[in-house]
Amino acid sequence: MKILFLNGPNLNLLGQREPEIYGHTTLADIEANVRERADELKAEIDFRQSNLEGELVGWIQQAKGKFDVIVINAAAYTHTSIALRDAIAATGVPTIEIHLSNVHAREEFRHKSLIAPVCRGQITGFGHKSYILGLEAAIDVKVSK
Ligand code: CA2
Repeated sequence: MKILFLNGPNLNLLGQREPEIYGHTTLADIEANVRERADELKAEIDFRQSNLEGELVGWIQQAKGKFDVIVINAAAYTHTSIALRDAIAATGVPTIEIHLSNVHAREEFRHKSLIAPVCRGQITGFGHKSYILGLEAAIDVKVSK
């Protein structure tokens, strides 16, 4: 069972700015937590971050045949990127959308996710625990496939 975690723009700043919204946990801390839980669940993970839309598109395309599930926090590209949506639809790898904050309780422009219709589901608003919930959902998606 191989799961690809993808993180979009500015998530490399986690823990350094806007702690009132995103908390004090860094992306490296989140990765360590996910790895620990993945070990318990006997899952293998790859954890990546990019500020570049095209790099994320490339990783999604390359996931086919290599990963069972993608878990993605597309960050701001969630709300803007037809390219990410098309890549998720094209790759055919089941994909789970996650967010740290509850995007539906924030500004209106965050309420719309362009990737949600091509994802299996959305986990939003549980802080860094959204990543653990995403991991558990990914395993569930694979088991019940
Ligand atoms: O809540 C989430 O996980 C988001 O995907 C985070 C994105 C935001 O654009 C989405 O609407 C919701 C922002 C990620 C940027 O993270 C920062 C972290 C520290 C300082 C500044 C930005």
